[in-house]
Amino acid sequence: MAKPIYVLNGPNLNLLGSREPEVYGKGTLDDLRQRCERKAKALGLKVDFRQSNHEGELVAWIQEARTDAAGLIVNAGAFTHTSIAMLDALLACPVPAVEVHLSNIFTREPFRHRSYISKAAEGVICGFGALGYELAIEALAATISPGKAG
Ligand code: CA2
Repeated sequence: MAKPIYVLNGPNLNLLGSREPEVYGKGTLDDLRQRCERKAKALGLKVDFRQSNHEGELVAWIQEARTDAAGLIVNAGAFTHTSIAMLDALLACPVPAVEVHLSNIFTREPFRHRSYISKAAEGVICGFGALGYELAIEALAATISPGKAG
């Protein structure tokens, strides 16, 4: 059985669809999960889509990905801007990781301009809403099995 791509979502992303649609879009986290599953299926891949409000749980999932995942997509939410623990876990994780943000963090408050985890990412996609997750799946597909995706 081929390993899935872990799609890890950080704090407050469970609230998607309930507030700030002008920043994060109208869709819910479940809509995002379904979109990722559809995109992965079209590329012959599987996703394991998760969300946690707890930094330690996200770190544990990144550690698990070392053996159980083919790749990682990480929207660390606000931990993006604070978490050396997630950076260290990602640096210790040999599978390719793409950092994703729904919003364009560089057009927002200055404290959102710095990401601790980018250093451990193959690439960063931000500002395209839910589409960014699909683009990240494509990027990982091309990295994991070149020839399967653009
Ligand atoms: O743009 C992104 O994806 C972020 O990672 C989202 C985080 C934010 O702290 C980052 O700077 C950028 C926040 C996620 C909170 O999502 C909510 C969604 C709806 C209602 C309230 C919060």
